Amino acid sequence: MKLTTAQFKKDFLSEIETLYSTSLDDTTTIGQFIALGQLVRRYNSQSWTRTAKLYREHHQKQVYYFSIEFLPGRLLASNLLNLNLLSIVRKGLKELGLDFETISRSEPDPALGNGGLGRLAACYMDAMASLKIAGNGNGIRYRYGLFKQVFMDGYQVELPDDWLHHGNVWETRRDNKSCIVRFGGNVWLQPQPDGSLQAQYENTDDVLAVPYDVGIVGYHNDITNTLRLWSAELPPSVTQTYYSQAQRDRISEISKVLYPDDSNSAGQQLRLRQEYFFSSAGVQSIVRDFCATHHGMRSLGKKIAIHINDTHPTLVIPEMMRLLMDEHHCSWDVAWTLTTQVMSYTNHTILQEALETWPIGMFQGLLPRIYQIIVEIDRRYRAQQTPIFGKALVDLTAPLGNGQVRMAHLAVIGSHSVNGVAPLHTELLKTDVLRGLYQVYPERFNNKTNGIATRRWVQLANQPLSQLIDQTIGSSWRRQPDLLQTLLPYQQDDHFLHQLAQVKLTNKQALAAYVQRTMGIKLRTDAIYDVQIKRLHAYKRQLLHVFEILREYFVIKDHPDQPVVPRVHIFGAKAAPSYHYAKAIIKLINVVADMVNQDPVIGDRLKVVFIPNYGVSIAELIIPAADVSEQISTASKEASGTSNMKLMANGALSLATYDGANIDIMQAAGAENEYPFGLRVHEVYDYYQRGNYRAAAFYNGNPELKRILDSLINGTIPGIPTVGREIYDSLIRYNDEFFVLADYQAYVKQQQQISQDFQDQPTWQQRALANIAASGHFAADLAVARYADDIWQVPHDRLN
Ligand code: GL2
Repeated sequence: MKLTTAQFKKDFLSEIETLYSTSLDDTTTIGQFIALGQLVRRYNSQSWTRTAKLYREHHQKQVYYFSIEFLPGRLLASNLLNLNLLSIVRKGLKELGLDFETISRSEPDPALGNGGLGRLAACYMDAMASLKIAGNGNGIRYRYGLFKQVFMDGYQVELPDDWLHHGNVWETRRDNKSCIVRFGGNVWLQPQPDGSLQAQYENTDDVLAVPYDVGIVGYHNDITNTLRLWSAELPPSVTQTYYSQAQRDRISEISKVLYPDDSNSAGQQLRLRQEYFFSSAGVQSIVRDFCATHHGMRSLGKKIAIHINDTHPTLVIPEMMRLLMDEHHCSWDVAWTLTTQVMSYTNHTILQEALETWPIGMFQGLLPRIYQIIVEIDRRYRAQQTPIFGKALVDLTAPLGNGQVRMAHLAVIGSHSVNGVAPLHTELLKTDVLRGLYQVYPERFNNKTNGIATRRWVQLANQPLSQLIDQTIGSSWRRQPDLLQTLLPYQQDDHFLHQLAQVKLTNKQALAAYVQRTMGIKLRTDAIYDVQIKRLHAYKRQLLHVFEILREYFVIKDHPDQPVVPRVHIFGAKAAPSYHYAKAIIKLINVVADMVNQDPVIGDRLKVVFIPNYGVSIAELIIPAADVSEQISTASKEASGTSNMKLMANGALSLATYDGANIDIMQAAGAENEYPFGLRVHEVYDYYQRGNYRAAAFYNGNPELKRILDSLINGTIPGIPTVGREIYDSLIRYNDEFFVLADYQAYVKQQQQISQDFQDQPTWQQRALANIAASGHFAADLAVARYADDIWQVPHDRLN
């Protein structure tokens, strides 16, 4: 939109006046943020209304992206960037004596997700709007997001994340779009005079689902899509007399807090309630909107696509069946054809413990009608497939089995497309996790490698780099990230490489200032910034990284006068509150950090910082400053990873196993520009099959490794008698489930190579540039365009 600085200042002061009846100098930073947010919304309100109208008038096919998590990050700067107002607002505020960055930092960062899965959903929302896809998000408006992490005595402590304390300027409550979601009670099918059956309910627990809509602004295209987050409330007609406090609590509990674990299926009734709650509310509102503009249901499959992001929203399948049959009087066959036309499913993990199943007893009690429908899906699946594939395979793959509702199976059977998130992951789905279903439906399986929003992760997070790129190849890459590859010839341009090094230095200074201010640790900016930022999980092997730190520590202690290349090891990670082992590793990292950071012999040559409360905003600070991106999961365990893509786009070199999208990064940027190492998937699977892995052999065969492990239990690392023993035992006594010891030697070798290579800065910068130039491959816009073409079959803007 067109706006002058003078007009902006006038509007902003008037917004302050309207909101607070006072002058600017009498407002707080958060107050200024809220006023600015309101103003931005007002500037964009016509676009939001126009977009809905545009889609309606063009009868555009709508995509509904269902996800139990969305991690959008702060929206002020990103909305301004996409509206092309960032520089005007920055300038206007400066003229009013205010600093945009300070105001922006006061915005709460909505932590409505655990990690990669939720962040991916947010990147895809941004990409859909930017590609002019009629994309709608559907999720839960958690009253409390993922816990705030603090460290006390090195241990993780979880505090509530009261992100709505000052309200949320970006949301609009839409009471007129509310709907009722039913739980429990009894249900039966009542024959009707016309011979049909009508579902009848009694004694149900009804919950009012109220949507809060957030506008998702497209990049410079006057499009604003909607992210709809549902909140659970008491149904309106009910008075206090009818609902006990316990019933009220049971209702408000549904949207109260995000489950803080993404590597285990919760198996709790509350989680199932959450899943059905937003699935049902979402599908009801879709069908209602559809009916308002269409006669009958026939064109449903052509006009809407529903995407199931991991298994949590799988109940959209039986819920759609329920609505089509019970409320719109479709036959089973018609309803099933429409449902499978509409649905598609992405799997995000092969971890057995993360695959969702629900005990039938619990499920049936909570969702009786949905259960009936699943029983019928199961019956028909068995009847249809047994003659072709035999009973054994069908038993293995049916939606119901072993007394459980198997959500992944239901998702595959009820969708027309199933995708993994990196080529290796998709291959493992076909050959291992969903092998049986792949036999039944080979044509449904496809790969869609993940992507990231370059706008947030480069344009916003790394403005110095973005400016350098603009100066070098012009600014079209901002719309077409694949143009980044035209940077490659600058590998031969010394001046450019020098500027690239300066950009990195600027970003390191910003991070170092934050660390100094918040943690009191002083960091050198000429050190290697070696970064591992992700959830804390045994398979991600933060432990391997700790072993490298201990190795570097012993080298300096043994040879204090030998020169070393200085390093800063940076961690950001939350552990699920109930994940005891992950919390032990957090304690270990913090204790090792203290030991190293306080040792005068070590000085500033080696530092370890574990930045608390890792989330989107802290990632935006760390990623641009990274030299080394640690992507060291056990091969096969990380479905894709996305921090690997964000770090490469900011010029970090990957120190990476052959896992997930690491493999694709190596291919895109050239393996010579990364540091690959470790077991391959087939070697890991060989160990499983043969059962011949012996961790102790690696321990006994490598004195350096033995010294490191012994330091966990012999008092060398102070203050961890229990934690140290536990970790030691997990490796030696319980045979190292994630092959940390098997990969140690190869990992260390690459770390030593990194220290050597980093000293040749021009060559290092050439390799950083190779990563930046190749990062366009992993732009969310491209990934979403592939979903649009292959799965949703919706039109989108061209990318070139
Ligand atoms: C994850 C995978 O673990 C991760 O490898 C992948 O990049 C993302 C997005 O596809 O999905 N699955 C999951 O449950 N979380 C992930 O990060 N939280």
